[in-house]
Amino acid sequence: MLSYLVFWKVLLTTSALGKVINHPTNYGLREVREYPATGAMGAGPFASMEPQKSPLLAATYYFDPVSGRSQNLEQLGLNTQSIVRSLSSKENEVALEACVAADGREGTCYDASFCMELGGVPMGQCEDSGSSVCCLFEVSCDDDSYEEFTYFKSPLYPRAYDKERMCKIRVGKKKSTICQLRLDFLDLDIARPTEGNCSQDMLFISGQNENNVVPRICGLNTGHHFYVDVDESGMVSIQVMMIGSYSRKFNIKITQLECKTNKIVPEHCLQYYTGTHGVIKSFNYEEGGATTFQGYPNNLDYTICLKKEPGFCSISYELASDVTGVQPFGVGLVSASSSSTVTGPVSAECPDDFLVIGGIRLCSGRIAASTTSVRGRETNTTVTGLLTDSTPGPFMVRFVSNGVNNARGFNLQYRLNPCK
Ligand SMILES: *[C@@H]1O[C@H](CO)[C@@H](O)[C@H](O)[C@H]1NC(C)=O
Ligand SMILES: *[C@@H]1O[C@H](CO)[C@@H](O)[C@H](O)[C@H]1NC(C)=O
Ligand SMILES: [Ca+2]
Repeated sequence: MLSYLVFWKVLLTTSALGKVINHPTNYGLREVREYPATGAMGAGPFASMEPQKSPLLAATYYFDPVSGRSQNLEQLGLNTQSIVRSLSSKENEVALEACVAADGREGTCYDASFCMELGGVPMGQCEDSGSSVCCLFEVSCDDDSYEEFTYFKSPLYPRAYDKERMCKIRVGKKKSTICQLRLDFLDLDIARPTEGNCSQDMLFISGQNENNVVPRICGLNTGHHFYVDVDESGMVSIQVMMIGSYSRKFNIKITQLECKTNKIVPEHCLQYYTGTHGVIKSFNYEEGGATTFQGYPNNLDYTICLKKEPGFCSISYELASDVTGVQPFGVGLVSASSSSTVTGPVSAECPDDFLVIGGIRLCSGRIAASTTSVRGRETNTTVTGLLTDSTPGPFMVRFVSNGVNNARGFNLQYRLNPCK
């Protein structure tokens, strides 16, 4: 035991002289970050596309639904090369690097032994250093993490897990100056809602800021993300309830974001998109074919925010074309009628579920009588609907669902318009 302690003392001392060790309790360090110019944390499908400096040039970019759909949005962020940060304390100049492992996952450069001591997995050498490795942190049920990047995986991942279990992890701030967590659902395939109720599986977050409401979701949500405000919170719990038998699996990347850096997004935006165009979708939208989908969960109320990129003053939304041939808009109770089509999205009172864009409530119109059995989930629309929001304020889309009558959801392309 003694020799073990001596070993660590020597190791820590040596490391302090050479490569840096950033211990979780290493508070009070000033961190200077450099970011990839393209904004790798941007959530949109075009996050890798630089915001255009010339509004006229940018106006020539239009959304291509085919290539847009074929990209895994959130994973684009993983393809950036190592994000180099330098970190200095008052006493000694030290450097700590985030790194990208060969498989695209993000980690932190640590001394190999220290990486293992922290429960990490060494994944290759860090570029410019002999002794440090790219240390990845993977956790599963009942684990805690204090790392900048954490991957939370279901038991047996990537194989499916079909047993009942409450799977919970706790995330502690790596530094006292962490303000937000970003959760990237690299893979989130849990049991679907039943009539909108997440009565089998459910993902939920607790312990964040008291006034930060994060909805509870279920179903297939691969590619989605959440921002969680934690500046006033202690440890945050991320839980996946797994009830009954289902071939479920998940892999959630959790990134801790430091206050006053350009990775922080406006508070209370559950989702945040950057770039001049992209796609926003409701939860559990992608699932299944035209008639098998179960739609978005009940009891949601959240806000999607979109960055007003420099040189752009308004935003237009239109329906994305849909791979299944069913048009992509089903929001709220749509009463059966003899018509074979719905007229949505329509601006209406929307007594049930609705989207708010530019102060206007939108929901679906009518649906064919023959589809009453699917309760409005299959909604062929006749209007593609283009809506432009030219607010001088921030671009926001609020989505609200109540406890009954869910529908397929929304799938909208957005495009920023240059200032005139
Ligand atoms: C879903 O929840 C609502 C509200 O609690 C309830 O009225 C409804 O019966 C539930 N549906 C199913 C299929 O469980
Ligand atoms: C919607 O369109 C699809 C494909 O064109 C068609 O198979 C389906 O019957 C339509 N549904 C309704 C409710 O009209
Ligand atoms: Ca509803």
